[in-house]
Amino acid sequence: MDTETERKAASIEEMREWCVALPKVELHAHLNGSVRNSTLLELAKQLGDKGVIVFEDVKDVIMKSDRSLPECFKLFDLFHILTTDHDTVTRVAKEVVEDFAAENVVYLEIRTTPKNNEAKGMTKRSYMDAVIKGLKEVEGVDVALFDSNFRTNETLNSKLLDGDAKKKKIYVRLLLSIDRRETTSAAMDTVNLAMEMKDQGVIGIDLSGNPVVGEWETYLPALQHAKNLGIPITIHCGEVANRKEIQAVLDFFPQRLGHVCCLNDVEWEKLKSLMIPVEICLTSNVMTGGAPSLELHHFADLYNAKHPLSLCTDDSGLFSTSLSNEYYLVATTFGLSKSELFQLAQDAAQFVFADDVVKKSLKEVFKHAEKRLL
Ligand code: 6MZ
Repeated sequence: MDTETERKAASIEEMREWCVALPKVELHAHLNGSVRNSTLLELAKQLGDKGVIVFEDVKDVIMKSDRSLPECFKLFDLFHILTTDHDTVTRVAKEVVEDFAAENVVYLEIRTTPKNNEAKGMTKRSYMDAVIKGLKEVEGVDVALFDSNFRTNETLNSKLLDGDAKKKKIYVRLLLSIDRRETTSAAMDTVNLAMEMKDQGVIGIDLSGNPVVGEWETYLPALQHAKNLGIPITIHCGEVANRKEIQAVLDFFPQRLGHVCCLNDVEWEKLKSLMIPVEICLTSNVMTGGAPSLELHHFADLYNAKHPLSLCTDDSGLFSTSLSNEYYLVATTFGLSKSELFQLAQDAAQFVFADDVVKKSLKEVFKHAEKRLL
């Protein structure tokens, strides 16, 4: 390697490390899309040995790196075969939090679709209990799941502030997803479950699933019910160019939106005037064709317009990315400086669904980190 090449390699490495060290807020991560490949392979092997699936076929699908949007949803059906029993749900929830914490994510909203599965004796409630069990089993990191932990536990708070602390700390909150395949009544059950579990770290509702499936009118009663109950809502918007639905979603005025890929000029202006914070998923959008390339991603337009936004992974396992990598991609694609990246990470803390106590604590985290990182 010549000196110039060495210098470039060193600066890439330094930037990557800096993006890992940056405290980050993750607002759009699907539990079953964030499972490690190694875990999926292990689970597939077990089911292969039992003759439930053909391991070699599944292995190739898991290891494939480029995925179209329709392929993603086929894959989720496969992932759900692999992960949907209580012990596995607990395991993946634990691992996903550990992985985000390893990336210095200090606040994580995980979204997941509560599932009824009679064959496994699973109800939406028992699925969520299994998720929460996993969060409590996380090792090597202090997981702050309930607000009351923070009001009373000063020691934990100081750990989050101290970049050199031996044990990291991460705030974890849960969003319950309504899958677009669900009926109105099933969607309503999910909203009622969110209400029932609001003291256990569940703080919001998400609408997701295959964007070419289902009708807005089916979920609207449940979303309206959530709104009436005061539960914050985030909606996947414009993953495909469904004009009628994009309009309806903007009119519904949720607290946050995910993706916003296929908006036309009028919808785009409306989004900007409404100032609804957007969860930006760069790698996911490029891989699934929602954005033509990283360079042409709509992040640039929203960022330049000072629109509220946060960088997110969507499905870190499925798309082989991490939140640190998403920040790195923004730095290298759009030329943001370290202080601009820091500001972006810090601003995301304003859009969390958690209460003001948590927001205040996150402010402190960033204040502390600024001294170390800038
Ligand atoms: C829409 C998505 C998604 O809920 O089983 N999901 N929905 N667009 C996306 N972009 C690629 N990525 C994930 O996690 C998997 C579920 O999250 C939703 C789908 O409904 C998928 O089945 P959980 O934990």
